[in-house]
Amino acid sequence: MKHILLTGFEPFDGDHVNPSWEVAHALDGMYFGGAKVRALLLPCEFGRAREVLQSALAAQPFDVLLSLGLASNRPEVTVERVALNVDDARIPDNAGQQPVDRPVVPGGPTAYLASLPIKRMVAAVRAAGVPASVSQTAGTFVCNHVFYAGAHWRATRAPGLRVGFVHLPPLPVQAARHPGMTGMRLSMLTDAVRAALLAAVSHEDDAPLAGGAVS
Ligand code: PCA
Repeated sequence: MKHILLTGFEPFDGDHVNPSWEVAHALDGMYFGGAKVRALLLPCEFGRAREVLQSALAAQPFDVLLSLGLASNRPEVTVERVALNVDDARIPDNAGQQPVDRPVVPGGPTAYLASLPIKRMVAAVRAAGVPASVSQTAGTFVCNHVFYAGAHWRATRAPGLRVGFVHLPPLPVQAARHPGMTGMRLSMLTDAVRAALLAAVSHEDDAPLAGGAVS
């Protein structure tokens, strides 16, 4: 049987809920294409988030690592293409840390590309009726930190592990704190991640679908 590690974050930046953990928790123990999901809650802290992730990855082999996070300024589900070796925080994390231009892994490669089929995942989320697109940057905060850490684990410790990251829009209950956002219901977000996971476990290769950005 295959195993999926599905991570979500605790709330941060004054929010009381984080849809990424709500969705991961809702899918804990479910099966997708014969693969079993294990949900893992990550602290929104540079360093500690990476350590919690690494302990879970060291404890048992996983076939797929999909990390989820909140992007409070994005109206749709976004599947990330690239993780950068940069921590540069516009706001403090939940431990008050605010690194500027620090590498996630000193001496590590500048970037890693997602090793999940991101175009197929976007297509699957759209087919489930949820707006989605490819994102060309996961930012430089804790989400990118965790995405890079997962990709680095694959590169150095577990070549069989395929790694990706999906940012979710805010929930309707959070929208008033994020001007311009209306939010997306938890059931839609859960449908989206379910569809993305099924696409990820069912295909090793990606499809040649356009998903780039002109600028
Ligand atoms: N979103 C933040 C960190 C935790 C989360 O859910 C980010 O995009 O970096």
